[in-house]
Amino acid sequence: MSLNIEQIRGLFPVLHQEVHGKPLIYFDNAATTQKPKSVIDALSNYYELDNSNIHRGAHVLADRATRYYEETREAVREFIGAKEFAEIIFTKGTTESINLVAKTFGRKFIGKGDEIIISTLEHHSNIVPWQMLCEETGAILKIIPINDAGEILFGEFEKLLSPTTKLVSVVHASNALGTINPVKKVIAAAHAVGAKVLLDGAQSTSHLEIDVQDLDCDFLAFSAHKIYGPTGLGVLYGKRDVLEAMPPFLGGGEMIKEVTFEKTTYNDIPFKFEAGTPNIADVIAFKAALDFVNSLGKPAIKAHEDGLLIHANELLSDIKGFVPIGTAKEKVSVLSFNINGMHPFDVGQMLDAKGIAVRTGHHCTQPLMKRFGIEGTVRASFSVYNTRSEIEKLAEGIAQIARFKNK
Ligand code: 7TS
Repeated sequence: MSLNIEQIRGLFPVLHQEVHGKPLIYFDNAATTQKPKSVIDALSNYYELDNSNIHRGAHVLADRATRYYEETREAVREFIGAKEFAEIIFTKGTTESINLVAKTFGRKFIGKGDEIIISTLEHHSNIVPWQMLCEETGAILKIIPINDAGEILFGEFEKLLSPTTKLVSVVHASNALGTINPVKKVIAAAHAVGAKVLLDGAQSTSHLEIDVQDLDCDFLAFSAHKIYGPTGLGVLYGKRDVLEAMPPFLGGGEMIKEVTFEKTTYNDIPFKFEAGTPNIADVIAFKAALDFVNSLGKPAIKAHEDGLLIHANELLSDIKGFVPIGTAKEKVSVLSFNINGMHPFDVGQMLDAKGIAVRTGHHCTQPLMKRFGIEGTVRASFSVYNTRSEIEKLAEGIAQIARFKNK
């Protein structure tokens, strides 16, 4: 079923504005997606009608806020196909979700000489927490290499696996190149040596259908703000037995059953990992974002975005001086490129002057940029509300910039 993109655009107030006197073309969706009116309304409705602290009040507002908060947890469970709502933990974002695993699972189960495997494609938030853990424990970080298209070398990954591998933590879809990793194969191979697997789903959850039970990952980390939801909110999915075996992350209210000065007993999952007053408003509004995605269906979203990427590649491939970075066979709708002889930042500024918002730089993937021998790229990342005519304007803009430099 093809989507009515004009109707979808009507749901996103922010898209209908001019920048530098030109209609805004928003192609920075891998950084954060825009929010539909339903999400914005859910936020203000919460503060206007329901604002209250959850899980503890003895009054109507507290009951209502608690119910809405837990309804989002159930919606997230369904969204990723988890078995139970107890396996869904709310965090600040993908970054915090990964750090939570490093600081709890990592500290308890990964020791000196143990190995953690990540890939060359990782975002800094799936590199640095493991480096910190390795520094603390004496564990060793191993890196899966990639080919020139930006795909992991699966055979090399298999060679890295051994009984000392305790964790494989890989990105599902790369934010810098768009590569979709063969995660089901990665998970099966890691499990065969007894390692647990964390998937960084920051870029995959908005585009690809996710079923954590079918994938069989032990953890999945993602951010609400990349799926049309609010900022400051993320999710950590973990399998029940793994979460139960992990010590708590932060200590405080909510995460306890009983506190005495001698000893504290911890709450059951997921509350064991949600210390303090959580981000109630954003959790509640996130349900509206999930409803939006579900109303369209991810296959239809992906089909539209794939069409945009194909169209962009067709229009751009003949442009002299246009150098695509990341040409994997399986990709989400991320177009990373450079223009010969130009700094990515300058290209970004020139596109901005045409009303086109892209991201430039290393995209928090400096080791990946180093692998390609570059400092950074220009990245245009597409979403469900982008149109073919916007892609044509991008291509025209790039052609003009490249002509100017590559005569
Ligand atoms: N992992 C990946 C693959 C990401 O793309 C990002 C954010 C993160 C982790 C961290 O997510 P956060 O919500 O905790 O910040 N990526 C980007 C980006 O590509 N441009 O801006 C943020």
